[in-house]
Amino acid sequence: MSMPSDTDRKPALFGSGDTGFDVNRIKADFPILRQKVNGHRLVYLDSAASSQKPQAVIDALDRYYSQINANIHRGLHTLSEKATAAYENTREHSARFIGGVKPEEIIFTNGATEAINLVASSWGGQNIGEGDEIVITEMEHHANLVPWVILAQRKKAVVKRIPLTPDGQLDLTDIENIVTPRTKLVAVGHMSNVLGTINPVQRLAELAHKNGALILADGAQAAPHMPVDVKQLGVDFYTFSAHKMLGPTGVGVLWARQELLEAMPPYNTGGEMIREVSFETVTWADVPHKFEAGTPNIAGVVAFHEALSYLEAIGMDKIREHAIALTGYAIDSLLKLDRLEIQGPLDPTLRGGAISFTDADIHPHDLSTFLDSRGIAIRAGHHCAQPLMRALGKVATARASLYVYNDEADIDALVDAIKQVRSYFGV
Ligand code: 7TS
Repeated sequence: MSMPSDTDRKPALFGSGDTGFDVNRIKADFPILRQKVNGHRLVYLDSAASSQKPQAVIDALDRYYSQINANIHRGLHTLSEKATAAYENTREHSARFIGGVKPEEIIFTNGATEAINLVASSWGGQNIGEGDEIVITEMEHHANLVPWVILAQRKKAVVKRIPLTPDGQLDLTDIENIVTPRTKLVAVGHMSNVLGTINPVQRLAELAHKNGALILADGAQAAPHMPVDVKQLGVDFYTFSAHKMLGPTGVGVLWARQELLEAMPPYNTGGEMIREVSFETVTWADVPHKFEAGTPNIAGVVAFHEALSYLEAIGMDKIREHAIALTGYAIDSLLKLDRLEIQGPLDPTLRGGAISFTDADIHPHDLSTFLDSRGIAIRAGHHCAQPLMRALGKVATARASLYVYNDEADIDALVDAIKQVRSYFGV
């Protein structure tokens, strides 16, 4: 069987002459959205946790396993060469996607969490010492918090934090006393998974560099939703996860400047990451292979290429415009309900579409369970950001998070269901 051509694979979105953002046609590309959940049309509002996958990505996984499957960088046979080419193609694509960096600077991991752990363990292990300071923010996801706390404990270093303004932005009033010449690293979320806030990464990068520090931006929430150019941001490390941007689970990306990667020791060791091995010594392969020990998630990486193509076909600028419009609509609609509080900035141009809210009378878990009975998937809890929850004075929030396949009808369904749950609880 021959491989389908690129044209054969084009999702419905690419219909003839289509240049706009047509949510209905996008929805049609996501088979999971056709199902009913608990007897209702599925309204998926949990994309900040994991996005759904278009048919093109599902087909790519199928095609990989039915036509290419083999290990990469090893076998001198046709399938292995095809698998290697497809895997490396996604590396090149990922490099283009974040602003045209060198493919060798793209390291595949199993997710954003592992990418950040890689930096903490490898770069941090080598460069953080007693009394050094690591600056993070009060709104970090645990993935960009726990690795730094553990590293600081191990190295007797200090974790400092940038506090928040009442509307959930970074409070930079005292920033000159937080990022100082003692700072070795600033690690900041590009977009918060709870507040939606887009952080001033470029400004923090300038400040970090002025003080001789490096900066890591956790792009797990930003990369799916807005154009990202790591060189323009001026960061040293950038991390993200494929599964939050229409791609398969088990694939993450770490980008870092080549000279940094070359100076860093390996993270995992074993097959594929070596140049020469004896019982006495081991020398490492060049980057990126030095950081990719063992057999990676080949199928996932290969299919991630289709996810990136899908996003690019819509256009990251258009995706951001859609997010601003729909987030604005959602915030306005939710705020029409009294006794409902939204966390984070209310201006949609300052934020993404992860909208956390609390109802004065109903616990977020009850709200979420009720919504689920109406086919509406949201997340409730601390969203892996316990220090942030403490700063907000909340135990938990409900969170509706939006993506390319959501529209105003989804928001209306959410608001109607919240009204229903209020009448159900008699509040
Ligand atoms: N950083 C941020 C800002 C995130 O939102 C998440 C996951 C991660 C890192 C970790 O990504 P992973 O792919 O390695 O797990 N955020 C969420 C969430 O908000 N709900 O579920 C996972």
